[in-house]
Amino acid sequence: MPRMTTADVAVAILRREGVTNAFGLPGAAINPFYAAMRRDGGITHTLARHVEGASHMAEGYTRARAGNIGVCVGTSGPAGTDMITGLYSASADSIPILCITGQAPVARLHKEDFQAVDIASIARPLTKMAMTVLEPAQVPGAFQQAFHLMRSGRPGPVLIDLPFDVQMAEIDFDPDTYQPLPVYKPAATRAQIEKALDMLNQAQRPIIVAGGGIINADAADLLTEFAELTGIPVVPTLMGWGALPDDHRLMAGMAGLQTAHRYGNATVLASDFVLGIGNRWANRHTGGLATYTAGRTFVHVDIEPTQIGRVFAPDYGIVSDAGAALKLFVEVARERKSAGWLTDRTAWAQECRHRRATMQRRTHFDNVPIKPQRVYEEMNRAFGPETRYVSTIGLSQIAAAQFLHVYRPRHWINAGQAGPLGWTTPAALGACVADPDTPVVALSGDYDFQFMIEELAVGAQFNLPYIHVLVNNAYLGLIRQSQRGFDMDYCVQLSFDNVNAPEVGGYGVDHVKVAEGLGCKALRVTEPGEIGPALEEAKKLTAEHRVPVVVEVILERVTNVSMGTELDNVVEFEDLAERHEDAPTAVVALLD
Ligand SMILES: Cc1ncc(C[n+]2csc(CCOP(=O)(O)OP(=O)(O)O)c2C)c(N)n1
Ligand SMILES: [Mg+2]
Repeated sequence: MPRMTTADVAVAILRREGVTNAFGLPGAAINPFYAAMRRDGGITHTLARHVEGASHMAEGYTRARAGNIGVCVGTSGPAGTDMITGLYSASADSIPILCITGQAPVARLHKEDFQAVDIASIARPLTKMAMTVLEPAQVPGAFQQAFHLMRSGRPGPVLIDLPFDVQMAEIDFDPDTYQPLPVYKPAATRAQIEKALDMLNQAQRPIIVAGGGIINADAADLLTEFAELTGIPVVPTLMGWGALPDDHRLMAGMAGLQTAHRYGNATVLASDFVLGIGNRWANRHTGGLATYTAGRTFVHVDIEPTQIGRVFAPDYGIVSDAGAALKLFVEVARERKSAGWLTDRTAWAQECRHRRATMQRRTHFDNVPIKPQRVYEEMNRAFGPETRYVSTIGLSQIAAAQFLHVYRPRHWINAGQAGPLGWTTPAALGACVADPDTPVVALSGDYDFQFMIEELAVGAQFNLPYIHVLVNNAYLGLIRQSQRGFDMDYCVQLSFDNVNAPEVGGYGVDHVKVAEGLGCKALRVTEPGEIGPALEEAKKLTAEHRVPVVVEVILERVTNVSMGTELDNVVEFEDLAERHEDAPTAVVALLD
């Protein structure tokens, strides 16, 4: 039996579980693990500039490709606490990442040793397992269990904390006969699917709410097939966006308080039946539950049994992996269709499509300073269906969801629930590592961009080219807008006179100089007509220099973006698009 340090064991298991990449930064307490990675030579390591950045890179890496599990590594003490936001973000959005931390030696854990913190306790509510491994011989089991848990049921993160002496201890271990544990994914029964279809068949105006569980299960094709078989319109959630292409005739728009379309909300309100698959009835999707549920029948399919009934009691709940459920939905629907038992939905689908063609928001403005809507119009023109968007939070993210187009699963990568400022840059870098052949376009407000701006250097060092559209209003825009309710504009301004950069005209930080200083390329535009050419130039620069390219768009300071507290009270600040020229990149042609 080979005898090896547990650090070598850990790396050997990572390899056998399919890990090829890690994001992190070393420190004294995790050096044995780094030494083991070096000996092994099979894990490509990306050196972050901030440990929180490493955790978000791991998340972007997981999300970009089915089957990936992002690994982030840090030392003891502050490295672990820095990654807590990453664990929160990953758990909130059901994304598996493995966080590995170094720790003080076991015998000194209770002595307030240098950088000894009980990271497992801190991480516990945010993970499926958080363990400080105190016995060297438990290391193989801890890693084996970690992968089993991350892949089973509702996916989510795990933290394994390795004391220095545990990493150095030798145990007997045979890597050749190591076997990953079987993955547990509950599956709907035929009787359950038949019952759901019976209920669906009785509805007059049904919709499918398609959640991120469909993306996690890699079941977007099955969703499309099921929608087409039954003719039922689909409302993707923010996490499910891309499961059905935006230009699909059954795409009914997103619903919600912020990241939603006018026609999406109108269609939900007009519906009488909702089949939710792999979704969690997020409050930014439902708004007030009385409005959301009134007059509607609900069937909820989710992989996690305790999610059924968490937000409201559905009329019927099914515990199932989204893919397993959709496979049966397709099978049974096909049988029923050939037997002539499926209700025809043509008229209802047309009604939804009509709403889409008549309820577009306006994007075309020629104003200087630039209105944000115009930026998304130009992005729709410049970036094709192959584009993978990455964004976090803010007016920028909300407007992006209202105006951009997404055509493929895993092509909208967004920190949906946690929304930590600063997530965008590292998540985009992780996505670049996972899938270098897909063009990545990140979108940040100026504050999100400033939060983890140092990570741009990682893109420059490791040649991770992507385009970062930075919409700069020199404001904490979303918070400024929400402060209207308090009748204030307090502590939300990012503007100042930059003594080194009078040319930024009081907008404060000179992002172009900072990005260049970090080894990236950067362009700044102030007029709407310059946006398109700048995006084309950015494509050339990414290809030529293989580094991140920032396109900063100087926006008007104050733009209010459509939002509300209920699906039926979203406040609009602009008129509807009435002519094609008002929304020239709308997917569905406007009915004039
Ligand atoms: C760590 C963290 N702190 C605070 C917030 C609350 N928050 C949400 S959006 C926002 C302002 C974002 O400003 P910016 O990135 O410039 O985007 P804008 O809304 O201006 O487009 C803040 C402070 C948050 N999401 N994350
Ligand atoms: Mg801003």
